[in-house]
Formats: sequence, C-alpha cells, structure tokens
Amino acid sequence: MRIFLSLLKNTNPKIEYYSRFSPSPLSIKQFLDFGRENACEKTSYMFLRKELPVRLANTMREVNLLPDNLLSQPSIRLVQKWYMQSFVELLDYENRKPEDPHTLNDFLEILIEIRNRHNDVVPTMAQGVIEYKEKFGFDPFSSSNIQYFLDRFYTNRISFRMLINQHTLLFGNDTNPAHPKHIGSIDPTCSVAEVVSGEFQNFPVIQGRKIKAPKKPIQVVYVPSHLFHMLFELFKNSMRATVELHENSAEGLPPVKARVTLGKEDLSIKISDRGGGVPLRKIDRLFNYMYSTAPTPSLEPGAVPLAGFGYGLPISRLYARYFQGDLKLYSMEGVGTDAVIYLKALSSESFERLPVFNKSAWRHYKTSPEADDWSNPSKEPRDASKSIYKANR
Ligand code: W6P
Repeated sequence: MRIFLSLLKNTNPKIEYYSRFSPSPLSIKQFLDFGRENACEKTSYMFLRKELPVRLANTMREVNLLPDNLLSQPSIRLVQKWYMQSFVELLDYENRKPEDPHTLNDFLEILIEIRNRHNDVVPTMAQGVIEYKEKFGFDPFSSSNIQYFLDRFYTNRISFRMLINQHTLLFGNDTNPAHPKHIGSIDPTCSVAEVVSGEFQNFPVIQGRKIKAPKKPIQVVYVPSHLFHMLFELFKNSMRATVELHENSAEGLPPVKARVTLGKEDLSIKISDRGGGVPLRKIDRLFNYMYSTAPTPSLEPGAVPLAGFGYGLPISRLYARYFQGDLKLYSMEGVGTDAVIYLKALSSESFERLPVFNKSAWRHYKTSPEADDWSNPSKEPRDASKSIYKANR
C-alpha cells in the first residue's frame, strides 16, 4: 500500500523533470533593470515559461513529502489540485513560439487566471492545519515539520506572485496610473517613512501621536506592498498590546514609536510599543503556524479562516527574508516590545531567497527526530533507551 501511494504521488514525469532544476533567484536590481530598459515581453515570456514551472514543481515535490495524515486533509488536497492545474496550464506554452500572434496575450491571460486561482492558498492551508490538529493533536515533531514546510511553501508562493505581477504589470493593460514611476510592483524611490507615517496615521490609536519622521527622507528600492504588509502587521500587534494593557489607565495610551535608519548594509525600521511585552518563552509561538491556528468550532463548513488568524507575523517575516532581510522581535516582559524590520540597503544585494527541493530538504521530512542533546528541565530520570551508554548504534 505504501509503495503504491508513493508511486501515485510521483507519476507526473513533467513535475519530476522541472523539479530537477533549481529556481533562478533575481535581485531587485535585476527586476528593475529588466523593467526599465524598454522591457521585452518576449524575453520575459521565454524566462517565465520555464521558471514558473520550475518553481511550481520544486514546491509540489515538497508537498508530496508531507505525512499522509496531513496530505489527506481535504483542504490540502484542494491546494494540491490548484497547483497541478496551474502547472499543466503552463506546460501548454512549452512549445508555443512567442512570434505566434496569440501566444503572448494568451500567456498574459493565463497568468492572471493562475494568480486568481491561488488567491486563497494561505487560508486554505491554514484550514488544512486546523483539520490535521483536530484529528491528530499538537505534537512538537509535526509542528516543526509543518513550520519548515510552510515557511518554504509560502516563500515559494510570494516569489511566484512576484514574477507573475511583474510580467502582468509591465506588459498587461493594468498599468497603474497612480504610480507612473513604479516598475511593476517595485518603487525605485520607496520613501520608507512615508509608508510608515502616511499609511498609519489613520489608525485611531496613533492619530495625533508621535511617529517620528526622520529629517532626511530615507529611500529604498523595494516592493511597497510587501513593506506595507509587514508594517501593518507590526503596528496592529503593537497597538493591540498597548490598548489591552492601558485600557483603564488614567494617563492614556503610551505612543507607538517608529524609527527608520539607513546604514551601509541595512535599512532598519523599528516599531516600539510599551504594551507590556511578551515573555521570551512565548516569542517563538508568535511565528508558529500550528500554534497560531486555533481550531474554531464556529467555522462554517467550507468557510475559510480570515485575517486575525495569526499568520500575519510568520508571513511578514517571510516577506522580509524573501529579499535577504529579516524581521525580529525584542521584547522585555513587563515593559514592551521592539519589532525590527531589516531590509538590504542595496538593491543589488536583495536577491530572492528561494527554497530549493534537494536531498537536504528531503532529509528534513524523512528523518525522525533524534534525542535532544540539551538537558531537559524535568527532574525525572532521563529515558534510558536514548542514552548513548545503553546501545551504541
Ligand atoms: C507585543 C506583541 C507583539 C508582536 C509583534 C509586534 C509587536 C508586539 N507587541 O506586545
């Protein structure tokens, strides 16, 4: 039965073929240069008709390594079906010449269809994790596996949508008249403080409060929607903590402060709150997918969890890491939390950070956890079967 299942999983030779290629990471500078210098639709087409199937196949092979208990959940099956359909649709273009009159337009249309098909991947996967947790409970091993997988899977998705968006924005009809300077989804002079103060002054808690704008504007070549996603999430968390701690205090609410700095390597954005902080032990949980997906009995059948389900922080961190940055929390319990977004200052250094399906990734799923090699706080005698002195393997 087991052999049969694994055969079934890998029957598609095209997935096998494309998954043998590693994705080709692009830097923001490359995205920009390509979009600027009288961008060539044919070149973009020739690149994407190979690169998109490569990225899809890499991630599909990895989905297949998930434990059967998780793979068999209906939501996960549905997501798998979407990926397979999009993959097959792209294969249509393997032999279609860009010179043929309909190729480029058909390709544009199919990209938009694919993007729409995958709109709900994140909440649907979240639903799958809930289904799994309800049936099999929470255990550290599956939690760390799911964490590893979803970080890679969602990064792949971010990158996939980045590629599609660049192509459709540059060559489709949906050019954005509000932002004529933007190259696709990239703002070559993204003013960070403007995104911070401009967008978030409308928050009720922050209105009329200090958002210190830096004297000289700090700019970066970046995707404003990614930056907005991260900042929105951090402000939301800071303000929630602030309001919850100070609800009944006479002094009112302590401000949420933002600070932006530019160094040689890093552009850093710090959001500081006085919301009481989070104990160190609980910080990791804020980024944990399995921990953050609370089973909700009130969810109607077929309905899908929405925002506020706790995927905001881990996915914001993926956005930061996608272009070689990071997102970190520094909290002091009893006081408050500093959240820092790190971005690469130079667009030539912000290469896409992409998951690669290889032996080393495979090993993550297929090797069982070893005994912990750090002491356990419990005073119980340790499990003798795991002792090196019992049996030297
Ligand atoms: C908190 C918890 C948190 C998460 C992320 C960002 C800011 C904050 N503040 O208390």
